Amino acid sequence: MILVGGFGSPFTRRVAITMRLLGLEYEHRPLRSNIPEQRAELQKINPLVRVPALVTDDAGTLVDSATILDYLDHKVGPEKAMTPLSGPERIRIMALMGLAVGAVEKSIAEYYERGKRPEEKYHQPWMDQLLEQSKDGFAALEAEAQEPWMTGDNICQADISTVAFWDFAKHNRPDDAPALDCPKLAALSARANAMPEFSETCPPDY
Ligand SMILES: N[C@@H](CCC(=O)N[C@@H](CS)C(=O)NCC(=O)O)C(=O)O
Repeated sequence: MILVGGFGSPFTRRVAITMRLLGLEYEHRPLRSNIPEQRAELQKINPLVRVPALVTDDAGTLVDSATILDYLDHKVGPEKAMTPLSGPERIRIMALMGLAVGAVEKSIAEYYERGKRPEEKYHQPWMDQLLEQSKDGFAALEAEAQEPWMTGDNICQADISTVAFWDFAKHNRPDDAPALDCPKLAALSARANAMPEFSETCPPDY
């Protein structure tokens, strides 16, 4: 399989961590949409020109990390799946990931507002709202988090996604933004990043 996208993308990183934890081998192509030559190559793989994409051996090319994670879980089967394929634990994990995805999407939206517009075209109230929504999303996740892992004793997709998203948001949040105050999520990130699957996919400047 070929995983397309750099690990600066938290959606790509969560797929890479999952594949490593599941023992699935992949070739990594860290294409970036903001580098013109790489953009053209990426467009041939994903018409949306975004990452991640997974070129599979048996299901064509999949785009969107949630779709890819579901494919991987079905590939390894119910014993190893990082999100159970059915049952109440699946709903619990999906509920946590709804918050986690929402929180990082708001963080990414603010990051793009800052990175893609000239400063005179910033609309600060909108950027402030995005930062607030992201902070509140992580705070809601913090309130739900158990220890040592998000749902208790075992690592699952809620942990992988939360850590990839938390690390992105912490690293990319402007210094003057309201601080993310989530000690359980910070401890979760430290615990997870002690594992090679997380540390080896962590962008070096984090
Ligand atoms: N819902 C998608 C989001 C993917 C996404 O937003 N990727 C970003 C990088 S983190 C991207 O490639 N952005 C470039 C663009 O949209 O132009 C997923 O889960 O894969």
